[in-house]
Amino acid sequence: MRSWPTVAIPPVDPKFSLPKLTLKDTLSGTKKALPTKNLYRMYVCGITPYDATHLGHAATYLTFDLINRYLRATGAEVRYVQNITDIDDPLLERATRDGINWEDLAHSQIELFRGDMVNLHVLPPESYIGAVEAIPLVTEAIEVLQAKNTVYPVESDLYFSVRSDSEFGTRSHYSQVEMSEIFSERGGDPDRVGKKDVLDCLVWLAARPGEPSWPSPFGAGRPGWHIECSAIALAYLKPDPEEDFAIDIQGGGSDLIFPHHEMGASQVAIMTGKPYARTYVHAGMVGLDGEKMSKSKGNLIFVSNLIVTGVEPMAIRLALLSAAYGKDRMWTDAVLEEAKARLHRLQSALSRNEVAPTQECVALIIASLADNLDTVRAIKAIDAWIEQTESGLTGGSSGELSRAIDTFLGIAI
Ligand code: 5CA
Ligand code: ZN
Repeated sequence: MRSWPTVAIPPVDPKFSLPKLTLKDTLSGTKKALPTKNLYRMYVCGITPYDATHLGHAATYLTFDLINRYLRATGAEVRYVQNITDIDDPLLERATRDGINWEDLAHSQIELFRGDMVNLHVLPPESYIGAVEAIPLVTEAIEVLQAKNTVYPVESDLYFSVRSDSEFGTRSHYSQVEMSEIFSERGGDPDRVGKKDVLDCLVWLAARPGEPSWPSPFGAGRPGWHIECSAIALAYLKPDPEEDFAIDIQGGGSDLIFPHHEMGASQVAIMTGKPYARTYVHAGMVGLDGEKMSKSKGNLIFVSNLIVTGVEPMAIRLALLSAAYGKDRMWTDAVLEEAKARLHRLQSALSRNEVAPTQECVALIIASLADNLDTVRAIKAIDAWIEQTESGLTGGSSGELSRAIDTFLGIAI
Protein backbone atom coordinates (compact mmCIF):
# COMPACT_ATOMS: atom_id res chain seq x y z
CA MET A 1 0.00 0.00 0.00
CA ARG A 2 1.25 3.50 -0.78
CA SER A 3 2.53 5.32 2.31
CA TRP A 4 2.23 9.12 2.54
CA PRO A 5 4.74 11.83 1.59
CA THR A 6 7.52 12.40 4.04
CA VAL A 7 7.96 15.49 6.15
CA ALA A 8 11.36 17.20 6.35
CA ILE A 9 12.93 17.25 9.83
CA PRO A 10 15.43 19.99 10.64
CA PRO A 11 18.81 18.56 11.74
CA VAL A 12 19.85 18.90 15.39
CA ASP A 13 22.67 21.26 16.26
CA PRO A 14 25.53 19.03 17.52
CA LYS A 15 25.91 21.28 20.58
CA PHE A 16 22.81 19.51 21.98
CA SER A 17 23.51 16.03 23.31
CA LEU A 18 20.70 13.51 23.18
CA PRO A 19 20.27 11.19 26.17
CA LYS A 20 19.06 7.63 25.61
CA LEU A 21 15.33 7.43 24.99
CA THR A 22 13.49 5.95 27.95
CA LEU A 23 10.03 4.45 27.41
CA LYS A 24 7.48 2.85 29.69
CA ASP A 25 7.36 -0.84 28.79
CA THR A 26 4.03 -2.60 29.30
CA LEU A 27 5.64 -5.98 29.87
CA SER A 28 7.93 -4.97 32.74
CA GLY A 29 5.72 -2.10 33.87
CA THR A 30 8.82 0.09 34.19
CA LYS A 31 10.63 2.72 32.20
CA LYS A 32 13.43 1.23 30.10
CA ALA A 33 16.19 3.01 28.21
CA LEU A 34 16.58 1.90 24.61
CA PRO A 35 20.18 0.98 23.84
CA THR A 36 22.07 3.21 21.44
CA LYS A 37 21.83 1.63 17.99
CA ASN A 38 22.19 2.46 14.32
CA LEU A 39 18.92 0.83 13.36
CA TYR A 40 15.67 0.48 15.30
CA ARG A 41 12.74 -1.69 14.24
CA MET A 42 9.31 -0.35 15.13
CA TYR A 43 5.90 -1.84 14.38
CA VAL A 44 2.72 0.11 15.11
CA CYS A 45 -0.76 -1.29 14.63
CA GLY A 46 -2.60 0.64 11.94
CA ILE A 47 -6.23 1.48 11.35
CA THR A 48 -9.14 -0.71 10.42
CA PRO A 49 -10.34 1.59 7.65
CA TYR A 50 -13.99 2.22 8.32
CA ASP A 51 -13.99 5.32 10.52
CA ALA A 52 -10.70 7.21 10.19
CA THR A 53 -9.06 9.29 11.52
CA HIS A 54 -10.58 10.08 14.89
CA LEU A 55 -8.62 11.95 17.53
CA GLY A 56 -7.86 8.73 19.42
CA HIS A 57 -6.15 7.27 16.36
CA ALA A 58 -4.31 10.54 15.82
CA ALA A 59 -3.05 10.63 19.43
CA THR A 60 -1.69 7.11 19.11
CA TYR A 61 0.16 7.80 15.85
CA LEU A 62 1.56 11.05 17.24
CA THR A 63 3.02 9.10 20.16
CA PHE A 64 4.98 6.84 17.86
CA ASP A 65 5.88 9.79 15.67
CA LEU A 66 7.63 11.34 18.68
CA ILE A 67 9.61 8.12 19.15
CA ASN A 68 10.46 8.02 15.45
CA ARG A 69 11.57 11.65 15.50
CA TYR A 70 13.70 11.28 18.61
CA LEU A 71 15.48 8.15 17.42
CA ARG A 72 16.15 9.70 14.01
CA ALA A 73 17.48 12.82 15.71
CA THR A 74 20.11 10.61 17.33
CA GLY A 75 21.30 9.83 13.81
CA ALA A 76 19.85 6.33 13.76
CA GLU A 77 17.71 4.75 11.05
CA VAL A 78 14.19 3.77 12.09
CA ARG A 79 12.64 0.94 10.14
CA TYR A 80 8.99 1.69 10.76
CA VAL A 81 6.17 -0.62 9.64
CA GLN A 82 2.45 -0.07 10.00
CA ASN A 83 -0.41 -2.23 8.79
CA ILE A 84 -3.93 -1.55 7.60
CA THR A 85 -6.56 -4.08 8.60
CA ASP A 86 -8.28 -3.80 5.25
CA ILE A 87 -10.21 -7.02 5.61
CA ASP A 88 -11.91 -7.94 8.87
CA ASP A 89 -15.41 -8.51 10.28
CA PRO A 90 -16.01 -4.92 11.48
CA LEU A 91 -15.13 -3.51 8.04
CA LEU A 92 -17.49 -5.94 6.28
CA GLU A 93 -20.24 -5.25 8.82
CA ARG A 94 -19.97 -1.49 8.32
CA ALA A 95 -19.97 -1.82 4.51
CA THR A 96 -23.08 -4.02 4.66
CA ARG A 97 -24.80 -1.63 7.09
CA ASP A 98 -24.13 1.34 4.82
CA GLY A 99 -24.84 -0.55 1.57
CA ILE A 100 -21.41 0.14 0.07
CA ASN A 101 -18.67 -2.02 -1.33
CA TRP A 102 -16.18 -2.95 1.43
CA GLU A 103 -13.17 -2.18 -0.77
CA ASP A 104 -14.50 1.27 -1.67
CA LEU A 105 -15.11 1.95 2.01
CA ALA A 106 -11.56 0.89 2.91
CA HIS A 107 -9.95 2.89 0.10
CA SER A 108 -11.84 6.05 0.97
CA GLN A 109 -10.88 5.82 4.65
CA ILE A 110 -7.22 5.04 3.91
CA GLU A 111 -7.10 8.07 1.64
CA LEU A 112 -8.55 10.25 4.41
CA PHE A 113 -6.07 8.81 6.90
CA ARG A 114 -3.11 9.57 4.63
CA GLY A 115 -4.24 13.17 4.25
CA ASP A 116 -4.69 13.53 8.01
CA MET A 117 -1.22 12.15 8.70
CA VAL A 118 0.32 14.61 6.23
CA ASN A 119 -1.59 17.50 7.79
CA LEU A 120 -0.49 16.47 11.28
CA HIS A 121 3.15 16.18 10.17
CA VAL A 122 3.42 12.50 11.02
CA LEU A 123 6.46 10.86 9.42
CA PRO A 124 5.32 8.05 7.14
CA PRO A 125 6.16 4.41 7.82
CA GLU A 126 8.76 2.92 5.53
CA SER A 127 6.34 0.07 4.81
CA TYR A 128 2.59 0.63 4.97
CA ILE A 129 1.05 -2.77 4.39
CA GLY A 130 -2.55 -3.88 3.93
CA ALA A 131 -3.79 -7.22 5.24
CA VAL A 132 -5.08 -8.18 1.79
CA GLU A 133 -1.76 -7.59 0.04
CA ALA A 134 -0.06 -9.49 2.89
CA ILE A 135 -2.12 -12.69 2.49
CA PRO A 136 0.81 -14.68 0.99
CA LEU A 137 2.95 -13.63 3.99
CA VAL A 138 0.21 -14.60 6.40
CA THR A 139 -0.15 -18.06 4.87
CA GLU A 140 3.63 -18.52 5.09
CA ALA A 141 3.54 -17.50 8.75
CA ILE A 142 0.74 -19.98 9.43
CA GLU A 143 2.82 -22.69 7.76
CA VAL A 144 5.73 -21.87 10.08
CA LEU A 145 3.39 -22.17 13.07
CA GLN A 146 2.00 -25.42 11.65
CA ALA A 147 5.50 -26.85 11.32
CA LYS A 148 5.90 -26.21 15.06
CA ASN A 149 2.61 -27.99 15.83
CA THR A 150 0.95 -24.92 17.21
CA VAL A 151 -1.99 -24.74 14.79
CA TYR A 152 -5.05 -27.01 14.62
CA PRO A 153 -8.31 -27.05 12.67
CA VAL A 154 -11.80 -26.43 13.98
CA GLU A 155 -14.04 -27.47 11.10
CA SER A 156 -12.39 -25.70 8.12
CA ASP A 157 -10.88 -22.84 10.18
CA LEU A 158 -7.40 -22.81 11.73
CA TYR A 159 -6.56 -21.83 15.33
CA PHE A 160 -3.33 -20.95 17.10
CA SER A 161 -2.81 -22.80 20.34
CA VAL A 162 -1.89 -20.11 22.87
CA ARG A 163 -0.60 -22.63 25.42
CA SER A 164 2.18 -23.61 23.03
CA ASP A 165 3.88 -20.42 24.23
CA SER A 166 4.82 -20.85 27.87
CA GLU A 167 4.95 -17.08 28.27
CA PHE A 168 1.38 -16.56 27.03
CA GLY A 169 -0.48 -14.09 29.24
CA THR A 170 2.58 -12.80 31.06
CA ARG A 171 2.98 -9.64 29.01
CA SER A 172 -0.41 -8.05 29.50
CA HIS A 173 -0.86 -8.77 33.23
CA TYR A 174 -4.52 -9.81 33.24
CA SER A 175 -6.03 -12.67 35.22
CA GLN A 176 -7.47 -15.67 33.38
CA VAL A 177 -11.01 -14.35 33.99
CA GLU A 178 -10.13 -10.88 32.73
CA MET A 179 -8.44 -12.35 29.66
CA SER A 180 -11.59 -14.33 28.79
CA GLU A 181 -13.80 -11.28 29.19
CA ILE A 182 -11.60 -8.96 27.15
CA PHE A 183 -11.05 -11.64 24.53
CA SER A 184 -14.76 -11.83 23.72
CA GLU A 185 -15.14 -8.03 23.80
CA ARG A 186 -12.32 -7.65 21.27
CA GLY A 187 -13.26 -10.00 18.50
CA GLY A 188 -12.39 -13.34 20.19
CA ASP A 189 -14.63 -16.41 20.26
CA PRO A 190 -14.18 -18.11 23.65
CA ASP A 191 -17.34 -20.21 23.17
CA ARG A 192 -16.41 -21.75 19.83
CA VAL A 193 -16.95 -25.51 20.15
CA GLY A 194 -13.89 -27.61 19.30
CA LYS A 195 -11.21 -25.22 20.56
CA LYS A 196 -8.54 -26.65 22.86
CA ASP A 197 -8.33 -23.51 25.00
CA VAL A 198 -11.00 -20.81 25.17
CA LEU A 199 -8.34 -18.21 24.35
CA ASP A 200 -6.97 -19.92 21.24
CA CYS A 201 -7.21 -17.45 18.37
CA LEU A 202 -8.24 -17.77 14.77
CA VAL A 203 -5.42 -17.57 12.24
CA TRP A 204 -7.33 -18.56 9.10
CA LEU A 205 -11.07 -18.16 8.58
CA ALA A 206 -12.38 -20.47 5.85
CA ALA A 207 -14.52 -18.77 3.18
CA ARG A 208 -18.07 -17.95 4.28
CA PRO A 209 -20.92 -17.52 1.80
CA GLY A 210 -21.20 -13.93 0.56
CA GLU A 211 -17.87 -12.89 2.09
CA PRO A 212 -14.60 -12.17 0.24
CA SER A 213 -11.98 -14.92 0.32
CA TRP A 214 -8.57 -15.67 -1.14
CA PRO A 215 -6.98 -18.99 -2.11
CA SER A 216 -4.45 -20.52 0.27
CA PRO A 217 -2.76 -23.86 1.02
CA PHE A 218 -5.49 -24.33 3.66
CA GLY A 219 -8.37 -23.67 1.27
CA ALA A 220 -10.05 -20.38 0.39
CA GLY A 221 -10.50 -17.95 3.25
CA ARG A 222 -9.04 -14.87 4.91
CA PRO A 223 -6.52 -14.13 7.67
CA GLY A 224 -7.30 -13.84 11.36
CA TRP A 225 -6.46 -10.50 12.94
CA HIS A 226 -3.43 -11.18 15.17
CA ILE A 227 -1.47 -13.22 12.64
CA GLU A 228 -1.88 -10.36 10.16
CA CYS A 229 0.29 -8.11 12.33
CA SER A 230 2.82 -10.78 13.35
CA ALA A 231 3.37 -11.81 9.72
CA ILE A 232 3.68 -8.24 8.42
CA ALA A 233 6.01 -7.21 11.26
CA LEU A 234 8.41 -10.10 10.69
CA ALA A 235 8.41 -9.88 6.90
CA TYR A 236 9.03 -6.14 6.72
CA LEU A 237 11.08 -5.47 9.83
CA LYS A 238 13.40 -8.40 9.07
CA PRO A 239 14.73 -9.19 12.55
CA ASP A 240 18.48 -9.38 12.92
CA PRO A 241 19.53 -12.95 13.93
CA GLU A 242 22.24 -11.40 16.13
CA GLU A 243 19.77 -9.49 18.29
CA ASP A 244 18.04 -10.76 21.44
CA PHE A 245 14.63 -9.44 20.41
CA ALA A 246 12.81 -9.74 17.09
CA ILE A 247 12.06 -6.00 17.06
CA ASP A 248 12.72 -2.96 19.25
CA ILE A 249 9.28 -1.41 19.66
CA GLN A 250 5.81 -2.88 19.37
CA GLY A 251 3.17 -0.19 19.59
CA GLY A 252 -0.46 0.76 19.51
CA GLY A 253 -3.21 1.98 21.78
CA SER A 254 -3.75 0.39 25.19
CA ASP A 255 -6.91 -1.31 23.87
CA LEU A 256 -4.54 -3.65 22.00
CA ILE A 257 -2.57 -4.87 25.03
CA PHE A 258 -4.84 -7.89 25.20
CA PRO A 259 -5.57 -9.98 23.23
CA HIS A 260 -3.93 -8.46 20.15
CA HIS A 261 -0.38 -7.81 21.33
CA GLU A 262 -0.27 -10.83 23.62
CA MET A 263 -1.30 -13.14 20.77
CA GLY A 264 1.14 -11.48 18.38
CA ALA A 265 3.99 -11.79 20.87
CA SER A 266 3.25 -15.48 21.38
CA GLN A 267 3.10 -16.15 17.66
CA VAL A 268 6.37 -14.33 17.01
CA ALA A 269 8.06 -16.09 19.93
CA ILE A 270 7.09 -19.44 18.38
CA MET A 271 8.08 -18.38 14.86
CA THR A 272 11.45 -16.83 15.73
CA GLY A 273 12.41 -18.55 18.98
CA LYS A 274 13.04 -15.19 20.68
CA PRO A 275 10.99 -12.58 22.50
CA TYR A 276 9.02 -10.32 20.19
CA ALA A 277 9.74 -6.78 21.33
CA ARG A 278 12.40 -5.13 23.43
CA THR A 279 9.76 -2.60 24.51
CA TYR A 280 5.96 -2.74 24.33
CA VAL A 281 4.64 0.81 24.21
CA HIS A 282 0.95 1.65 24.58
CA ALA A 283 -0.79 4.98 24.20
CA GLY A 284 -3.73 5.75 26.50
CA MET A 285 -7.26 6.03 25.21
CA VAL A 286 -8.69 9.36 24.15
CA GLY A 287 -12.32 9.79 25.09
CA LEU A 288 -15.17 12.21 24.65
CA ASP A 289 -17.93 13.05 27.13
CA GLY A 290 -16.65 10.58 29.71
CA GLU A 291 -16.30 7.60 27.37
CA LYS A 292 -13.54 6.10 25.22
CA MET A 293 -13.74 7.39 21.64
CA SER A 294 -14.65 4.34 19.59
CA LYS A 295 -16.42 3.36 16.44
CA SER A 296 -18.86 1.16 18.30
CA LYS A 297 -19.95 4.02 20.59
CA GLY A 298 -20.04 6.50 17.71
CA ASN A 299 -18.63 9.34 19.88
CA LEU A 300 -15.98 10.28 17.39
CA ILE A 301 -14.34 13.55 16.41
CA PHE A 302 -12.50 13.32 13.12
CA VAL A 303 -9.27 15.15 12.34
CA SER A 304 -10.48 15.89 8.81
CA ASN A 305 -13.71 17.45 10.09
CA LEU A 306 -11.83 19.75 12.46
CA ILE A 307 -9.52 20.81 9.64
CA VAL A 308 -12.46 21.46 7.30
CA THR A 309 -13.94 23.80 9.89
CA GLY A 310 -10.73 25.83 9.83
CA VAL A 311 -8.80 24.44 12.81
CA GLU A 312 -5.05 24.57 12.14
CA PRO A 313 -3.56 21.05 12.05
CA MET A 314 -0.67 22.24 14.23
CA ALA A 315 -3.19 23.29 16.90
CA ILE A 316 -4.68 19.78 16.83
CA ARG A 317 -1.21 18.31 17.12
CA LEU A 318 -0.31 20.59 20.02
CA ALA A 319 -3.61 19.81 21.74
CA LEU A 320 -3.02 16.06 21.48
CA LEU A 321 0.53 16.46 22.81
CA SER A 322 -0.56 18.54 25.79
CA ALA A 323 -1.27 15.51 28.01
CA ALA A 324 0.80 12.46 28.95
CA TYR A 325 0.60 9.94 26.12
CA GLY A 326 0.25 6.90 28.34
CA LYS A 327 -2.76 8.06 30.34
CA ASP A 328 -6.39 7.88 29.30
CA ARG A 329 -7.78 11.37 28.78
CA MET A 330 -10.78 13.28 27.54
CA TRP A 331 -10.88 15.54 24.52
CA THR A 332 -12.73 18.78 25.23
CA ASP A 333 -13.20 22.08 23.46
CA ALA A 334 -11.10 23.65 26.22
CA VAL A 335 -8.11 21.43 25.32
CA LEU A 336 -8.30 22.62 21.72
CA GLU A 337 -8.86 26.28 22.64
CA GLU A 338 -5.84 26.23 24.96
CA ALA A 339 -3.69 24.73 22.18
CA LYS A 340 -4.86 27.32 19.66
CA ALA A 341 -4.01 30.15 22.06
CA ARG A 342 -0.60 28.63 22.88
CA LEU A 343 0.22 28.16 19.19
CA HIS A 344 -0.59 31.78 18.41
CA ARG A 345 1.42 33.09 21.36
CA LEU A 346 4.33 30.91 20.31
CA GLN A 347 4.10 32.11 16.70
CA SER A 348 4.13 35.73 17.75
CA ALA A 349 6.96 35.23 20.28
CA LEU A 350 9.08 33.45 17.67
CA SER A 351 8.49 36.22 15.15
CA ARG A 352 9.99 38.94 17.38
CA ASN A 353 13.33 40.43 16.47
CA GLU A 354 14.66 39.84 19.98
CA VAL A 355 13.79 36.69 21.90
CA ALA A 356 14.67 35.23 25.29
CA PRO A 357 17.62 32.78 25.48
CA THR A 358 16.70 29.54 23.71
CA GLN A 359 19.47 27.06 24.42
CA GLU A 360 18.17 26.02 27.83
CA CYS A 361 14.63 25.65 26.48
CA VAL A 362 15.81 23.37 23.66
CA ALA A 363 17.84 21.28 26.12
CA LEU A 364 14.73 20.97 28.32
CA ILE A 365 12.56 19.89 25.38
CA ILE A 366 15.10 17.18 24.53
CA ALA A 367 15.48 16.00 28.13
CA SER A 368 11.69 15.89 28.59
CA LEU A 369 11.08 13.84 25.47
CA ALA A 370 13.91 11.46 26.36
CA ASP A 371 12.08 10.82 29.64
CA ASN A 372 9.20 8.68 28.35
CA LEU A 373 8.03 11.36 25.90
CA ASP A 374 7.14 13.87 28.59
CA THR A 375 5.41 16.36 26.32
CA VAL A 376 3.75 18.05 29.27
CA ARG A 377 7.14 19.11 30.64
CA ALA A 378 8.38 20.06 27.16
CA ILE A 379 5.36 22.31 26.63
CA LYS A 380 5.87 23.88 30.08
CA ALA A 381 9.41 24.78 29.05
CA ILE A 382 8.05 26.40 25.88
CA ASP A 383 5.43 28.34 27.89
CA ALA A 384 8.14 29.61 30.22
CA TRP A 385 10.22 30.76 27.24
CA ILE A 386 7.21 32.56 25.73
CA GLU A 387 6.72 34.41 29.02
CA GLN A 388 10.38 35.36 29.20
CA THR A 389 10.27 36.66 25.63
CA GLU A 390 7.06 38.58 26.25
CA SER A 391 8.61 40.14 29.33
CA GLY A 392 11.47 41.47 27.19
CA LEU A 393 14.35 39.05 27.83
CA THR A 394 16.77 38.83 24.92
CA GLY A 395 19.79 36.87 23.75
CA GLY A 396 18.19 33.81 22.12
CA SER A 397 17.76 32.53 18.60
CA SER A 398 14.18 32.01 17.47
CA GLY A 399 15.45 29.82 14.60
CA GLU A 400 17.17 27.50 17.06
CA LEU A 401 13.99 27.04 19.11
CA SER A 402 11.56 26.75 16.23
CA ARG A 403 13.79 24.12 14.60
CA ALA A 404 13.88 22.08 17.82
CA ILE A 405 10.10 22.31 18.25
CA ASP A 406 9.75 21.08 14.69
CA THR A 407 12.34 18.28 14.99
CA PHE A 408 11.21 16.86 18.31
CA LEU A 409 7.55 17.78 18.64
CA GLY A 410 6.66 17.92 14.94
CA ILE A 411 5.13 21.37 15.33
CA ALA A 412 6.15 23.49 12.37
CA ILE A 413 5.59 27.19 12.99
N1 5CA B 1 -6.40 -2.46 12.90
C1 5CA B 1 -6.34 -2.66 14.32
C2 5CA B 1 -4.93 -2.81 14.80
S1 5CA B 1 -4.06 -4.05 13.94
C3 5CA B 1 -7.03 -1.53 15.08
O1 5CA B 1 -7.05 -1.58 16.29
N2 5CA B 1 -7.56 -0.56 14.32
S2 5CA B 1 -8.31 0.73 14.94
O2 5CA B 1 -8.68 1.52 13.77
O3 5CA B 1 -9.35 0.32 15.80
O4 5CA B 1 -7.26 1.52 15.77
C4 5CA B 1 -6.09 2.05 15.16
C5 5CA B 1 -5.08 2.46 16.23
O5 5CA B 1 -5.64 3.50 17.04
C6 5CA B 1 -4.72 1.32 17.18
O6 5CA B 1 -3.35 1.42 17.53
C7 5CA B 1 -5.60 1.58 18.39
O7 5CA B 1 -5.03 1.07 19.57
C8 5CA B 1 -5.67 3.11 18.41
N3 5CA B 1 -6.92 3.63 19.00
C9 5CA B 1 -8.18 3.26 18.72
N4 5CA B 1 -9.06 3.96 19.47
C10 5CA B 1 -8.33 4.83 20.24
C11 5CA B 1 -8.64 5.83 21.22
N5 5CA B 1 -9.89 6.12 21.56
N6 5CA B 1 -7.61 6.51 21.79
C12 5CA B 1 -6.31 6.24 21.45
N7 5CA B 1 -5.97 5.32 20.53
C13 5CA B 1 -6.94 4.61 19.92
ZN1 ZN C 1 -2.21 -4.94 14.90
